[in-house]
Amino acid sequence: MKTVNRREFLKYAAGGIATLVIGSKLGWVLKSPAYAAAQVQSLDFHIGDAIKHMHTHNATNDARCYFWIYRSFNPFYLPECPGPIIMATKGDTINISVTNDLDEPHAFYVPGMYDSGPIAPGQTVTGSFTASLAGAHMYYDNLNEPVNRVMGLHGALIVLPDAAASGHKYTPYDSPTSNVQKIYDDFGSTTHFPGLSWEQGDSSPWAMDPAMPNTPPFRSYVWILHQASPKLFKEVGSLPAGQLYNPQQFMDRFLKDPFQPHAYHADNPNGNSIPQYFTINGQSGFFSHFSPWVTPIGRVGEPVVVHILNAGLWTHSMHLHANHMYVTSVNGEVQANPIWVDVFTVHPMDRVDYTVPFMRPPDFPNGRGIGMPDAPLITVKGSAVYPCVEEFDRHMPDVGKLVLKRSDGSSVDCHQRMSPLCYPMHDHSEPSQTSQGGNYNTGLISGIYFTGDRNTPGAFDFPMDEDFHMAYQNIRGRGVNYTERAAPPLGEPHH
Ligand SMILES: [Cu+2]
Repeated sequence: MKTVNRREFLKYAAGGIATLVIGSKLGWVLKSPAYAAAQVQSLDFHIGDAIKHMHTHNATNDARCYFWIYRSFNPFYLPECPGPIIMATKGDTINISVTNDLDEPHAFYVPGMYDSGPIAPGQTVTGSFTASLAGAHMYYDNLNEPVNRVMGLHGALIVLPDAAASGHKYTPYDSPTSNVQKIYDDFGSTTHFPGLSWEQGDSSPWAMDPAMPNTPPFRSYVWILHQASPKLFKEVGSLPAGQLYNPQQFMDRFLKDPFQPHAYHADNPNGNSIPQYFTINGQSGFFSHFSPWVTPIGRVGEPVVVHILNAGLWTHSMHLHANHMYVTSVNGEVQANPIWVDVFTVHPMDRVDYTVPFMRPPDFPNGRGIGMPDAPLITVKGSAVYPCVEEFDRHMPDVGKLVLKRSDGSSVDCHQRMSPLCYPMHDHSEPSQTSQGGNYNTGLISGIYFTGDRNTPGAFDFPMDEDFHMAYQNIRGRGVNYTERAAPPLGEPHH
């Protein structure tokens, strides 16, 4: 039995997850407003429990779920499931202290790097380990596997290499294969991938908002995939002190509890125990789409890496529109043949890296081949088809279209500018895209946004409307000293 007063009540929030940066070599992470990051000398985790308002929670739908969480007491980090993203450089020493505030044994485990062993209720374990392997790793509680991990005790550890291979550009890896090295060497150096290298930023002021730098270096995103069953998690959390839930029974209930006509809910305790919530970094739907660590956003010519970690028990297939991506690493193995695809399957506990070139979306007509910075075709109105200025200058509906009245009686202009270029990302394992058996758009969704094209002569920025500017701030602008900025004036010229 958990004591209620230990529980945190977590409310959904866009961009809740934050980053703890170890060591001193990653100063660029802290300096860049791209990363909601705080520097720490050591990790101080408490293992506790929480009830989280899921994104569909409201007055009539009691969509709350019980979790076990790794909580850092760093004041910058708000409690959340998953735990904080930890970033370090290869070779860094990571000092860690983990206190178990629950009433059965728990652990902190990073495969190949650290194993706390069982931490008894009320105990604190301290230790240190070396960030010895570059790439994306999962940390989790490996006791009573998979129960403790799936209950919420997991997070991501991203280790950057301390140097590029001699004579080459940086990759996210220690010993990249020649083909993966070639992709990263080609970024910014070739006619097929003009623009920036992955390691290269652009600190000149952004034309759309001079308070923000153009582009951070080492553009990295993390997608921790997870599924949550409110009925099963509550049951596990309600066991008498010290009693463990049978792992086989947990998996059976989680994966194949018999169908019930109505989902489990506060008013329907007979619903089944399969997951009702599907999350990326703890968020779904709008909130995963607008999370700073989830949605890649940048210009054509600014390649990024996306680290995907499946902490749950269901299989997902993350499908990106607009660009194919190279699958550059699978479960720590840098790929000899980094296939170029638009969807790839991520099994439970898989770790998959997408390297996204951020090339011109190939659905623009082009004389020579996809993504090439060719002279554009011309529309009947005489504009270039790309960058698509005719679309950018449109508002749907037109500016001045009043359709709503606020409670004070004033009208709302609901125009929406048709830029920047936004494409979806979603899970192709389609049953897992819904929430509570419902809406397709409330599951594992995100996107990819093109805010400009640095390969068009004059380095074109796509005009931002207010809500996209907000998204950009959420994704790019939430450093430690984050302050909200006003939206750009309507009709700001692109150039
Ligand atoms: Cu699709």
